[in-house]
Amino acid sequence: MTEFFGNTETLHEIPVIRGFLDPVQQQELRNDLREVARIAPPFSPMTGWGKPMSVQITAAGQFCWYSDRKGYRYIEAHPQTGAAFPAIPALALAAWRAFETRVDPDCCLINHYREGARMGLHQDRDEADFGYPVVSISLGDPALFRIGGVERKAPTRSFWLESGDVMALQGDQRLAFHGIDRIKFGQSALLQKGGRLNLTLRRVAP
Ligand code: MD3
Ligand code: FE
Repeated sequence: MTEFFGNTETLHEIPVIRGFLDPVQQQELRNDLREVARIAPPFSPMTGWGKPMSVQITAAGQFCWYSDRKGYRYIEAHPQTGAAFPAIPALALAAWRAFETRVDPDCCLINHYREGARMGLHQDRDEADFGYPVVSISLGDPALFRIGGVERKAPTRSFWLESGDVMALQGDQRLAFHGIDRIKFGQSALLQKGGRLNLTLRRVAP
């Protein structure tokens, strides 16, 4: 049994810790992420249709998700610099450890949503072991999150994720279709140019 602290809510069976990061911690994590972005500049992966995604991504940890005309996969070196990705920030590791203590994550994928950016419904299934959760941390502007079932046609449910919220996807939900429909741009002052950062902590290797 996981012990939660903070305001834990179970929204549609999904554990969400509202305000897991307080405002000062959100600033600390944001500062760490600026350093990550300096070492590993964000880029826009290609969709399956040959159009760049509206979200920019980068990563901390051993692995980063990547997509080009050859398909999608996890990579261990930055596509432009060839350098390894920087270490996962301490507060991100703390969020993972609130849900999973057997092993630490080897990937902290960082998604940056500018005004109008969205993420279509998809599954995350490029990791070796679906027995580990995916833990998400939201920073900056609120996002309307949508989650359905393991089949694309299953009905979906939606709720808002706000800055400081942490959510875990595990068990039956680990292979559920999910996405981000929209961002309430300009609501939060955390990020200089507005928008939203989402961190997903993952275990990519077995
Ligand atoms: C449900 N990111 O990076 S995080 C992704 O807010 C991704 O940027 C979204 O989907 C974002 O792949 C949603 C929440 C999330 C992450 C992983 C999941 C939900 C999930 C894996 C399985 C089911
Ligand atoms: Fe996903």
